[in-house]
Amino acid sequence: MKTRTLLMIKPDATDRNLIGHVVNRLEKARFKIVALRMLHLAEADARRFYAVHEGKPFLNDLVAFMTSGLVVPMVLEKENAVEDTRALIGATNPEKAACGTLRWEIGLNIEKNSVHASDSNENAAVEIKFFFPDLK
Ligand code: 3AN
Repeated sequence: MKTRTLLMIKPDATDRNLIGHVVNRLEKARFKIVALRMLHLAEADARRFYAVHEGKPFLNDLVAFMTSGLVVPMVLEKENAVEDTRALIGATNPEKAACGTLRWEIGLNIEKNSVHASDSNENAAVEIKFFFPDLK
């Protein structure tokens, strides 16, 4: 069964003109992009998006980074979309990400790791609604 997930290109990647590169890798891996936007996150929205990290020492820096430039959230559709997207992007820390993964390839550090992707079907549903409330 096809499922959906939310992937977001982060400011470090949009800033380095890597939107097309990420989209190309996703399309070559047979993900269907069913919705896509480009926007500048407001601080309150970034805090709401990362509410699960409330209280973590890195939250303020993460919010500052995520509001520092353009982000490109998109909805991906595929069999096993959540698992396959996580496999394609690699570990949170690019230094620990497997060879060939997106974060290994273009990630700069644990904060500026180029892309976000939902880590469960439940979170995917919440994150898709966050950016694409009208998507059917
Ligand atoms: P992932 O994005 O791999 O699901 P999460 O959800 O644990 O990772 O973390 C969300 C974001 O918070 C990461 N993409 C990263 O930018 C940032 N982050 C996570 N852990 C750290 C950390 N120890 N130091 C700085 N930033 C972090």
